[in-house]
Amino acid sequence: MRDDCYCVIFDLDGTLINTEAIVDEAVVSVVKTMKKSVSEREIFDAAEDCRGQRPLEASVELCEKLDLHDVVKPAELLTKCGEKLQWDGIDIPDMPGAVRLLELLKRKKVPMALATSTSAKELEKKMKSTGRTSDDGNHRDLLKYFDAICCGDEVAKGKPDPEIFHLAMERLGVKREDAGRCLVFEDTPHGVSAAKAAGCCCVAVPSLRREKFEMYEGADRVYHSLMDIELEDFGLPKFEDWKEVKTVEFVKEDGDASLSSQTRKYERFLKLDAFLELTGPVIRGFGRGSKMLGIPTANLDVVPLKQQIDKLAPGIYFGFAKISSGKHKSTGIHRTVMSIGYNPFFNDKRKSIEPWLLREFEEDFYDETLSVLVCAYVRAECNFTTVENLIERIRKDARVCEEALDLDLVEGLDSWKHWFDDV
Ligand code: ADP
Ligand code: RBF
Ligand code: MG
Repeated sequence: MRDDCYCVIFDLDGTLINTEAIVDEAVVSVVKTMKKSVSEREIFDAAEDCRGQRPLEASVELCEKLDLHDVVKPAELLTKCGEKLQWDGIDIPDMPGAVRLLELLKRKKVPMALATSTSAKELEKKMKSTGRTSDDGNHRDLLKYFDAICCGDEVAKGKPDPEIFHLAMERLGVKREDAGRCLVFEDTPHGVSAAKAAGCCCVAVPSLRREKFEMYEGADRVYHSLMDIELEDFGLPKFEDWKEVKTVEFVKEDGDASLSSQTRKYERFLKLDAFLELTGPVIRGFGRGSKMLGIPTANLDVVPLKQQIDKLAPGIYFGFAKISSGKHKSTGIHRTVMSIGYNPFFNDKRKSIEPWLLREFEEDFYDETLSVLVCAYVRAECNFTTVENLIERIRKDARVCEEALDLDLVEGLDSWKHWFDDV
């Protein structure tokens, strides 16, 4: 059993703010002009695969993956992307669950520090562009949460060296022998190494893809997203915003390392601070839903919805759906449970949005316009040993959705009256 933590240190890029998506976009726009034969989707996928490495290494891999050698050298591609990447005047979104976590810790008066590899100057630029996409549209000052801020240009050696974490602890007034009671949040293997070398307790929330999870072995715990953190496992204050569905029993999944879930009795969900509307034509999916699982999912194209779904942690959600064009236009509002992510059981390389509408349809509705209102988060995506277990779990998600809505447990639907009325 570890000692209780009493202070927290955060990495910034990829942990609290989503700069990765902006980098990907710069890469797409630069590469598109260089090589016409490669599609936006291919560039996007390749850029995502290259994430988490140092810039030049990422550029080398990208040139290889997209076979760009005849049009550009890696170093030149990097410069071109750098020119595109002016942080001012753009929106840098928060990572899903970041503000919820910072708010709780602040409210509970837990001392917090930022330990970022970004230089002080870059940090200032990034902070000016953070949170413009927040619900109220106002700039959100993330720095206000921190009792100490440490930047990359304040230390001689960057991560994976522990120096920046030593500096952060010093500024928080934490003694070296208490390092193990300092909880660090990191998204990259380098960051995890640095935190562990400093003697801290470290939670990894990888921004790399699932296939690379073994790179995070040094971390004390790995979570899929900040939404899944169980702070009480580390002796810190517990989130109180989960709602239990007391008619659906909780069963611990294989490989669930969480201490707090050992005493959980019921399934639960987390209402989103801001509901999210996703609209688009229903496309062909992987051809597995009805055939393999007996669970049809009306897939939406992720590419035009990328910015919106980046606001959500990959995972299982529920809400409502309506079909607003074609033959099924007037069939009304349907409850829906959906997966938004990479479907670990099938190890998909691409993200998908897959709503299962909780009613029977006599025929398919491909190409018709589907609008989904995402209201609540249920859980992270997981892997299963058998397809039966996956099916059972999806059916249980549907029960969580049905019960939560039957019992009227989701608040805030009133402000979406226009969406419900417009059918
Ligand atoms: P795909 O892999 O192409 O998405 P699925 O086997 O998942 O195929 O079937 C999904 C299709 O089935 C949807 O696009 C839709 O046209 C149809 N469908 C019928 N009933 C439903 C339902 N209740 N929920 C979602 N899609 C449904
Ligand atoms: N796939 C997974 O690999 N892991 C999951 O935990 C998972 N949960 C799902 C939950 C719901 C509510 C739905 C509708 C789907 C889920 N799937 C999951 C996705 C499923 O694998 C996918 O819809 C089919 O493979 C069809 O592409
Ligand atoms: Mg489908």
